[in-house]
Amino acid sequence: MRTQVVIVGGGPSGLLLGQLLHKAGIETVVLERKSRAYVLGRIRAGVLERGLVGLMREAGVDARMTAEGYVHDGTLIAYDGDMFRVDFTKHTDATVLVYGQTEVTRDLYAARDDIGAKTHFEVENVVIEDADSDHPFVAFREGGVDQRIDCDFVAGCDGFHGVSRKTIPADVRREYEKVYPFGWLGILSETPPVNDELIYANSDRGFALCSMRNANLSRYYIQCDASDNADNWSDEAFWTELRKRIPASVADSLVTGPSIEKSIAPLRSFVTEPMRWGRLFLCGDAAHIVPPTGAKGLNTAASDVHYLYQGLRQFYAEGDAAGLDAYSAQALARVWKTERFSWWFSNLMHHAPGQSDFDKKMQLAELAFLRDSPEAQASFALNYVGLPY
Ligand code: FAS
Ligand code: PHB
Repeated sequence: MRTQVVIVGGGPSGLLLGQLLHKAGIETVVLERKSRAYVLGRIRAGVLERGLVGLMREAGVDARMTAEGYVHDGTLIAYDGDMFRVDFTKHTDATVLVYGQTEVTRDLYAARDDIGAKTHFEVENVVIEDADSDHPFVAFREGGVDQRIDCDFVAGCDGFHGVSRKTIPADVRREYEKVYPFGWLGILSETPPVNDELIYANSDRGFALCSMRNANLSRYYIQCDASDNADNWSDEAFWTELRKRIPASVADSLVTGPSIEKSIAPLRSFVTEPMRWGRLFLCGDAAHIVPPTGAKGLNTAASDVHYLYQGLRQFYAEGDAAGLDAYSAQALARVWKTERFSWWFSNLMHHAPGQSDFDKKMQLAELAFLRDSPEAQASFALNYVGLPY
């Protein structure tokens, strides 16, 4: 087999890149380790930055997102029993869209079906070969049969546990990591959201987040021990703890119900440099991870896709490799800024085990500054709606 770009990984990064490249007349093949149903069964991000919304529109995959997504022009931050609001449109010309990553992925798969582009599901033993030559290829196993695809370029969109990052030699890679001493226990419930905007809460019992997917599908998180297990938490125990972490006025109107999904996500900051090696380009979680506090994971994957798409489009249309040569530095410049915001907001909103009283006072002072300072809120708003590409 031969194609122009092999995309390893059929998550949002790989699918969005594939759709944009198709619009530019560039052929792709996607290799996905899991089944489509498994990929669509994952519950992850919920907030789309303006940049990702724009890319979905550019890819022609925005109809359902526009019809069903919720435009949010602010968010609430709760601490010390009270709440304040950061108004995005007061400080920026942008909003965010609440529309689940699962739906983004579903829309992208449907669009890929419509263009008849090839996706191989449940592939095994993917190996990226000769990435540092002009003739890379990808070997894999499908249905027990060994296969090979020759290509011009490989896009490594296979997430944190994929093979792409490790294809870059260890003596070439530089990795930066911070593992947080806590996780997020999240549940999905078919209940009306407690509020029409997100509420990020720093309580003396730990972090909580009230989010949603639609008018009858709510997403809630509470900070938990990094070693905790979702099976340790009954629904009742979750709801009781959540109520203790949000302001009483909100807790009183909380509608609870059975969880239809319950899981714990570890919190980690991670970046690998460079994001390119020869004709292999890393995109999304394959190259970087952020704690979900700032809703930046999926959105930073999107900015990578934008830069790589522009570089590949320029190469095939004009024979100019300048965009590809600039990719790693350009993507990393924005990645590090989103890493910083996610790290800052995570440290502001969570209580680490053994946190000193002084550190707690520093959090309260920072929250009071954010509450009282228009300039601090402008900085928050700009980061939250998404830094420019
Ligand atoms: P993905 O991991 O989504 O996709 C990679 C794909 O590659 C997967 O389908 C995988 O099966 C496939 N793959 C892996 N190895 C392969 C191989 N060897 N061969 C072929 N395919 C392979 N972000 C937010 O903004 N907000 C959140 O609330 C949030 N919650 C999260 C919760 C969890 C538990 C996790 C793990 C992540 C969360 N994220 C969140 C981040 C998440 O949304 C990612 O940023 C987003 O999925 C990135 O998309 P991709 O880069 O496509 O990686
Ligand atoms: C979500 O709705 O899953 C969500 C929203 C905002 C975040 C993290 C997760 O910061």
